[in-house]
Amino acid sequence: MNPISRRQAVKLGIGSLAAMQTSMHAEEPAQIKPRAFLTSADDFEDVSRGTPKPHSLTGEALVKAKLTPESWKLEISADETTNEVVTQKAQIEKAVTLDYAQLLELGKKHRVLFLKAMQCLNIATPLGQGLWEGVPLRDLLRLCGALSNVRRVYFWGFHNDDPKQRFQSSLSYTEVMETPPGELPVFIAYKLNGEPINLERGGPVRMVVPWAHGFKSIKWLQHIRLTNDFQINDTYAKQNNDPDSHLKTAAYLDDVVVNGKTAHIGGWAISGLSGLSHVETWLRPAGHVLADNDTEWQKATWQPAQLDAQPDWKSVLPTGTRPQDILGFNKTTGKPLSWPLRYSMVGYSTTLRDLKPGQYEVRARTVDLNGFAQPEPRSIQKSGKNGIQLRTFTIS
Ligand SMILES: Nc1nc2c(c(=O)[nH]1)N[C@H]1C(S)=C(S)[C@@H](COP(=O)(O)O)O[C@H]1N2
Ligand SMILES: [Mo]
Repeated sequence: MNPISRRQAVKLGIGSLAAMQTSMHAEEPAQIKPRAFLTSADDFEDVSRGTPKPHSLTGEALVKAKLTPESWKLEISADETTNEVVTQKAQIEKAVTLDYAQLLELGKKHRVLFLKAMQCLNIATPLGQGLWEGVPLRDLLRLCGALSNVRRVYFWGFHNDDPKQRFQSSLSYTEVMETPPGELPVFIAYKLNGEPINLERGGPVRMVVPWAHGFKSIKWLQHIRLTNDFQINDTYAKQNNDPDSHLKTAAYLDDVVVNGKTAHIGGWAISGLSGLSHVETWLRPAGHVLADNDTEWQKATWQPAQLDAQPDWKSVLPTGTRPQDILGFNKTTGKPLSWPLRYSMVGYSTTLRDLKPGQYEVRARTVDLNGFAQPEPRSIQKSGKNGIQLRTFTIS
């Protein structure tokens, strides 16, 4: 039987993936399914709003929406509004309109390639991992010439030409223009996994903010406003989310695969802003529900799990992509400067053997490079879902 992704399961109308996986495991040798390092564009989980969803448009409507490579346009202009708090207006030497061909042309000189896990601040399980290619936003803004009184950059995409549907995000001018050495710039992406970005993933052109949750990576990007309004006006902030959140270092569990007295545990771990040292798991005989302050947490014995080794880059990267061209890789050796890669996800697994019959709970957590175990250092779930996950299983 072919492995079926959750995404395909939804497409096939299979209600319960858990039920389906159980039946699959019955036929398969009990092993963890190999995880694909890159998620194919169609297999990403989709998190987009709008009625109709912009990616459902076709034909003339798509051209009218400027969502084909030929019709796409990006407009960069100044927001000159002033008010009691913002007393000076932002000004730019020239407003810029850019088409797709011009963006690709800029890409020849300035392109960056970056492996990034896409994760929604409000959904624990990562949505997918892609190789994104584009032009740093700082290089685009240079086309506007001299800027004055610009403190923030607002941006949004096509939303059915309906202001009420607009999904907007923003960054500080500094975050856009100055990238710490070795860190990743914000960029305007035109390729995913070596192909033009498909409509569902926000193509033809999408913002990618390497360190952030998905809501900063605006799809169907068409407008950039340079403003002196320093306030964060991300649409997502209105829904009680932390608009300045960064990807959290955290482990997410797949379903447990049981074979006799052996249990295979595994999943994905994201290496967030604070980096990833290791993943560990805690096996507990099933018992009372653990409250956050239960004393059992202090007594828990966490055992190290194994992080997946680096993949064979030649075979996972799209044809023609050289690892040494990817940000975060050594330009000579083509090896990652650190492993796991920051803002990406890596598989982990562990095998628990010789288990006595009974019901068990297993939990997984990460420890970051500062020695903080998940969900610390910040356990506020509105800055990213990094609660410690739990799976239960039975050994009979
Ligand atoms: N234009 C637009 N961009 C958007 C959204 C949206 O609704 N409209 N959703 C955002 C959110 S909340 C997330 S988590 C990511 C998800 O990216 P994906 O759909 O490619 O997986 O897209 C972001 N970009
Ligand atoms: Mo999201």
